[in-house]
Amino acid sequence: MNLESLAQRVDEAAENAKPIKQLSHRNAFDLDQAYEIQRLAIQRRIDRGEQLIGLKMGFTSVAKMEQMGVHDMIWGRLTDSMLIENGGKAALSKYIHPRAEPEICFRISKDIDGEIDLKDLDEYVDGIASAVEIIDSRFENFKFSLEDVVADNCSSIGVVVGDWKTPSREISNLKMIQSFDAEIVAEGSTQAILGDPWKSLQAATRLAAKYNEPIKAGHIIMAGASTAAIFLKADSEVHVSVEKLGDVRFEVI
Ligand code: 0L1
Ligand code: MG
Repeated sequence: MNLESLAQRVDEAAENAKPIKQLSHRNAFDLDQAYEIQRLAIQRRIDRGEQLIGLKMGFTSVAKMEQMGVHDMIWGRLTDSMLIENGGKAALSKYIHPRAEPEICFRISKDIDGEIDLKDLDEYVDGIASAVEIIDSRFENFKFSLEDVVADNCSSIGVVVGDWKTPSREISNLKMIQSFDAEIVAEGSTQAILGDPWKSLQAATRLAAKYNEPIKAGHIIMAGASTAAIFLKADSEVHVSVEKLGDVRFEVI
């Protein structure tokens, strides 16, 4: 099986905003091969001039892991083309079937080249912010196997990050609210992110080390969602508010 050609398929689907059939329908590949397809697909973006800006964690709630029949989180790579400024615009025409989910984001202050203990993570973080992730599976009907979604960079397509706040260890039970045009569409707590978003950051250091992906000073780590992701609506404003961390918003056009 040619992993590069599978990487090309997911990359072109994202680039052209055209859904494709699940890769696993006609190809058997395991989780490590799925991460290699992801790496190759992101390399194609880097070859086009994009820069790696960090990582995202997925399936960070126990409920979601159980639903998918897995016992570990998944992770994907973020590039600068996925960043939307706080208060900026997201054009629906660039996506297939985008959804938004409220998240917490960490900013890394010094290079990480191995797994870091939970208790030592403060040394590596200089900011925490409220955030929204836009996910947009490249697969028809948003349906995929675990290997498919990993190969597809865990559905990443957009991130909006709020104002950076001084890191606190006390973020394990913060209320998170996502609204569309001031109507609440999802509500949760940071508790749903592995019981504490810092644990998600710890898992990011473990998984990045396992797959030889260095985390650099200045990178951002999206810790995962606390609620279900909601389909974006044309001509609306998406607003996420996280207790203590503040607001983040963008306009859907
Ligand atoms: O939490 C996540 O960002 C997981 C994304 C991958 C699964 C999905 O598309 O729902
Ligand atoms: Mg997410």
